[in-house]
Amino acid sequence: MADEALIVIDVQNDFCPGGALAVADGDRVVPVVNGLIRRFEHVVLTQDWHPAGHSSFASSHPGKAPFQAVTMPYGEQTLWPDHCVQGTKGADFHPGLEWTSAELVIRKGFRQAIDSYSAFFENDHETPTGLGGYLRERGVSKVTLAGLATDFCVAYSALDARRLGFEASVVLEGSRAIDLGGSLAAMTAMMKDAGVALV
Ligand code: VGL
Ligand code: ZN
Repeated sequence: MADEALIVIDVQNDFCPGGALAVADGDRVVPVVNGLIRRFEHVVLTQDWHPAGHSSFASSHPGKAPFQAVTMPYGEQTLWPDHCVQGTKGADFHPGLEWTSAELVIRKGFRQAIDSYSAFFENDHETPTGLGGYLRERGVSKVTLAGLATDFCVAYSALDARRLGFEASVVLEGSRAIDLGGSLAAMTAMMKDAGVALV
């Protein structure tokens, strides 16, 4: 398993019940993800990490409400409630997450003008986070993903993993979806087409 890595996506307070962008049953992924963490030699975590007033927040766009979309220079962007602001409790990992064995934390969405759903690229699908190079240099060829949310950050990460030539699988029991306007079905179909194994 030295060539395999677990990528735990955004298991943070704001995506769990009571959080600013709560995913239904988001906290239920924690025991499943902890079980996965124990089994993998390489564990990477992502942490959604926005500056206050980030451009993905509806509150930064007068007249717009959360879950509406705007067109940004890099394409369409869904607007969200303020969430995962750098240094806040909402941005912390869920307190039950057994994250201490993780070898890398990739923070994403930290640039004011652009969001980043994927662990590999910002939402322009061009600017790398460095994770692809990191995994390749460490000899990883297969990634397993779980976390929040299935139809946004998990799916975009899995699709980009395939685009970069990694084998990719998503553990559905360890993931939960936002499901906005049919996004879960759409992203599930895209993942299947791209050769992501849904297990
Ligand atoms: C996410 C929306 C905004 C996610 C992050 O982790 O899926 N979704 N920021
Ligand atoms: Zn975010």
